[in-house]
Amino acid sequence: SPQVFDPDTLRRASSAYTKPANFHPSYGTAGFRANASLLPSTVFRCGLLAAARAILLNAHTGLMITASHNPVEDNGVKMVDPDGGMMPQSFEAVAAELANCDDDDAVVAVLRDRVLGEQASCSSPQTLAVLVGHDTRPSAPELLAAALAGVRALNVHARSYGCVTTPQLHFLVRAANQLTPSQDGPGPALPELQVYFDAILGAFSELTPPPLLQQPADGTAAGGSDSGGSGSGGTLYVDCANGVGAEQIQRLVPALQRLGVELRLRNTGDPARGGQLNHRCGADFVQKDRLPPTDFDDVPAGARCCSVDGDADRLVYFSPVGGGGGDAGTATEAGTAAAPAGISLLDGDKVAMLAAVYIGDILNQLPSELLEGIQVCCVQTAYANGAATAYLRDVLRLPTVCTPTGVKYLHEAAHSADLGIYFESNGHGTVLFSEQLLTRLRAAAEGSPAARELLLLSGLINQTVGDAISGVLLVELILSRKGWTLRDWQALYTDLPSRQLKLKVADRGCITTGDAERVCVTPAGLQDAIQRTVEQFPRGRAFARPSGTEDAVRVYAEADTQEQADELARRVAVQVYDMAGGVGPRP
Ligand code: G16
Repeated sequence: SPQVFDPDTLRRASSAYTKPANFHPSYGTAGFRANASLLPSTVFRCGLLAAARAILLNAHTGLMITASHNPVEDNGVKMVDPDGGMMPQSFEAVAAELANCDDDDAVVAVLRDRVLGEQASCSSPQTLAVLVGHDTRPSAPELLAAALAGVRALNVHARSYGCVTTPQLHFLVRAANQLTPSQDGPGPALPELQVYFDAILGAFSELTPPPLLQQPADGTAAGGSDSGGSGSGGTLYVDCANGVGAEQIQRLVPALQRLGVELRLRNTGDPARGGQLNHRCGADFVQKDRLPPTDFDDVPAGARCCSVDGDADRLVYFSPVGGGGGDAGTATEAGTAAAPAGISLLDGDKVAMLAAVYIGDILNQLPSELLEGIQVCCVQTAYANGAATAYLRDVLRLPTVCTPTGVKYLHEAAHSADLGIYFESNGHGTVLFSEQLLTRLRAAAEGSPAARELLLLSGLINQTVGDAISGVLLVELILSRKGWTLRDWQALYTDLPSRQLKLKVADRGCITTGDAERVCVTPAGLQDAIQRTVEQFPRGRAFARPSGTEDAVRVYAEADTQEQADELARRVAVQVYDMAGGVGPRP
């Protein structure tokens, strides 16, 4: 078979994907992300890198083309490792180096000397593949072609799964590596998307009884509103962000009927309705702006609703409230007036607490010897509402870890426990089970319904990355088990009033942070200024950090009242503007 590394083939392939001269891609919070027109060379080189990692690890890897919550004109790449997790951080520097090469010779040299090393002279393994998926962005076909070309330039098999969610692609990579390697056709044997649904829906159906009641013709089994009565059944309105989730979430319809839940999908990307990806819809919009998404005008106040993002790896729940009530806190561009509030939000913190409460219920029913030495922990970021952190500490009494923003950090921290619950406030997260715990649960499952339940939950919950689809099933299952409405769930604790906003500075790289992004290290003096301001606000807390997915600095503040949280955020934004080279109107 041919050699892995043939410089001439590589140079020729690379010459079709020249990097724009003034483009300097950096590996951000979740991979490379930029305006799609800049990205063909980056995605081609990520194809090379994913193939190289497959060769180095002798296992299948993956690559997801998406810019997730960003606007439709952006795109990006998320790299997937053989276990379905994200590419390790230790590889990010060389990824950035490869992406920044100015010419084809440099691409060849970096790949050979810095990435492949001795493996460059091996013969090409015919059994390895890179699994590729993409979201619904119009730039996907061009970037997909670039990714496939990159993979093939190293003689590795490339398999496109088409339009799938990010968590589905992560799941498939892990599943591919669990298959016995074989080669029937032109490439290695790889799983179909159906294995994903078989796994999570299989676990779900074992966790739920078959439907006992005939659904009423109008589908409103327990009424369209979630505000009264039992939490189970009824209608769940899903905001699909006009992204990749719509088609995939549709497949949950029969499963959720088992709980008497009828799904009504909105923002499904239907061209006739004219909605745009992530534009005034999706989990990021709902969580930050605290407004109902577009396409929800007819949804009644009190209804149970949820929102996923463009690649369906985030999930938040909410309920529209009539008459301008709703939650404290909205996110707007710094300096503009707050929009009228209109939802009661259950963000990622609330999803985490719901999962923690329910898992706690199950743990209490397990035989104590099964739990000996088992560590449970909850991972949050600085964005976690102070009330959520207090609830964890004072009510659930769970150990808590705070990491910087980015699933890659939370995932790693959650892995260090046997049962690691991690969710970012923006709705991205999951629950990880250690092999040690799973082994014990398997052994006990037959005699202990609680062990069986927890074991099935581990199959329902995507173990590779946060997943809105598996998240919806989890939340609906728990609400049904507990007989809770959104109001009951919301009542676990009351969020402190908070506000998030973002502003532009000339170079956001001048802001560096420490202590899990809770303090600004540079520019000099900024942290002191923020600290002095925070001290003037009862129960005040605030921080500023550069975004790793957008050209913006994010500011978060919370305080005793909404007015105070707003004012604290504004003042911190002004300090960032003044001390870190603000651009445009002063907040
Ligand atoms: C990505 C990451 C998340 C992170 C978010 C915002 O989400 O996967 O972990 O919270 O970006 O990051 P930043 O504040 O640095 O812009 P997604 O859904 O866009 O992939």
